[in-house]
Amino acid sequence: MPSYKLVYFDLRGRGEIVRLCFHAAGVTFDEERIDYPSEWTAEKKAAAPFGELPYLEIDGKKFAQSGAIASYISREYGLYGDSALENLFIDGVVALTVDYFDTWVRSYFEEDANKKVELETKLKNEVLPKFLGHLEKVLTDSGSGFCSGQRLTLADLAVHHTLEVSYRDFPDIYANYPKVVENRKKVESLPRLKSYLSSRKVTEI
Ligand SMILES: N[C@@H](CCC(=O)N[C@@H](CS)C(=O)NCC(=O)O)C(=O)O
Repeated sequence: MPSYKLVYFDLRGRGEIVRLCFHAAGVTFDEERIDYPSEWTAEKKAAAPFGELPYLEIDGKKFAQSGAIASYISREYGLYGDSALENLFIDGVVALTVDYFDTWVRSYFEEDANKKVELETKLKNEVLPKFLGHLEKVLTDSGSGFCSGQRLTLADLAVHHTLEVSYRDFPDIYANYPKVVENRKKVESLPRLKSYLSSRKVTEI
């Protein structure tokens, strides 16, 4: 097995999906957690393939982009379905989660107070319910409790990770999406993930 080192900030952010993939697959990896902004130096930025984190070193070679890294690990370790068609479906769910995540990032980091309230209100009342509605449908169609097929895939991990903040901040919304809640609990009950999720470092985002 290659040696893996994940380089990311000391938060969940866009690096957490990579951690979840490794833990779900039972694959050991090293980590460098960089404190933002104090340790995010020009030197470290220049050392990142595209000037951003996360990146993954595989036997010392660096690869960027969280989505590409998560897909790679999933493909290597059985979290990516059984056919090109299932890969496509999983990619679609993952892309949906990234669309939501990007919208959440814009509202979370908005500096103008009025604009922030506007973005947060829209996120909670429109964007999140729409996203959860799509996920509820995905899970209703699959019927297995997982997004795709009969077992855990990258899609379930991406959903779990992406909903983390809203599940904490707006728990009431979830009463309308029982399949999403069931999926979340199912993911959390898998032994490797249960162990990781109960012991990982707690960070705000
Ligand atoms: N699409 C990229 C986005 C990477 C990205 O936006 N990274 C942010 C942290 S989440 C970053 O490195 N910010 C510091 C900077 O750009 O200087 C991915 O998913 O990996």
